[in-house]
Amino acid sequence: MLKLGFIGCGSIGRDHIERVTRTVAGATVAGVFDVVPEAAQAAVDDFGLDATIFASDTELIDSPDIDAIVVASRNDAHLAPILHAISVGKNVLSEKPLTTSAQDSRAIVDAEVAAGRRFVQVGFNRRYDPGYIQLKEIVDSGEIGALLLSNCRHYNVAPATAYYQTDNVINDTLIHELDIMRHLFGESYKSIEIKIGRRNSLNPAAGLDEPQLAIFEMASGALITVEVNINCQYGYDIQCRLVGEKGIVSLPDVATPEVRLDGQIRHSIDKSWTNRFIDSYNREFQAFIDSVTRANTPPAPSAWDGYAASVAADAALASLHGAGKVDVVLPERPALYGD
Ligand code: ISE
Repeated sequence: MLKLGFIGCGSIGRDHIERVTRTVAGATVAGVFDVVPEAAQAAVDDFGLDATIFASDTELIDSPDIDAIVVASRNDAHLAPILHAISVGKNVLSEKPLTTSAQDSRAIVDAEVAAGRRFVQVGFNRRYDPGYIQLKEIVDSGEIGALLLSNCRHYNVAPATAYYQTDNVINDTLIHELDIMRHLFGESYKSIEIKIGRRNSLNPAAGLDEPQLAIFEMASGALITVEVNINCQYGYDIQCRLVGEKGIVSLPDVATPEVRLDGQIRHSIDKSWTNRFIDSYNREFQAFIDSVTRANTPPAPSAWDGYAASVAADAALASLHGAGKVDVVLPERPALYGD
């Protein structure tokens, strides 16, 4: 049994603690830490954990009773525990984004390169979603030809956290497309532009500038648009349509029963992002546990993927703050991350 230590026991951290305890195989939650001690205590009580509640994240990481670390704290608190875990040789599954800046994400890449091996898997869960996996297989088979265009929809019913602000639209939400589109297209970004649309009057957060329209230009010249709409009200709606030279492939919707009633045909759409992607989260955790147990190293997406997304996110943030179309310059990939 792989003994996991959790840093961050609120929202998604709590969900992950539950999945390790009840759903996936091969690991146990052996330690928890949260800056809000009540959150750690609640996780222990609610899931009946036989886990130590640590007084700090460093004590948890250093403990001989902890084999590997899950970082599920706030986005801006990932860097220090990840660097510490690498320094003591422990593998890490970190929630996305890897960090909130390219500079910080680079520090993690550099630490792995200096140590001579990979320690970090980034929680870009869409890489484990069956729908996105099928898109990737179809694209890679070449049957629709080279990709020319794509349009994506990333709609949330409402912001995920109380502290969600305009920059989170990039770092918290669009970051998923910044990773998965680079993965699906198999190439780097050339430029990114963000436009802010008309504000939804139902938006509860006064200062939140959204919806946003993102335009990614790929190195090949292919173009991608992503609508990011954080207060859509009706459901968690994720769409992705890829246009190739010969055909189109679209992300399947999650199948739900068709109801014919009262002069209507309808399907439900989940409002919760954690439910929509529950399979992918389970697979992501199982992959981490299996790979670390067997090979003492985690699977993709790597710290390099996290860094590449951060480089693109920095460009998107600059554009959001008025820089117009911003070039994305990704430095050469170190040999450690070669395929
Ligand atoms: C949240 O953190 C996620 O990861 C969801 O997938 C995303 O849709 C949401 O906007 C984020 O806040």
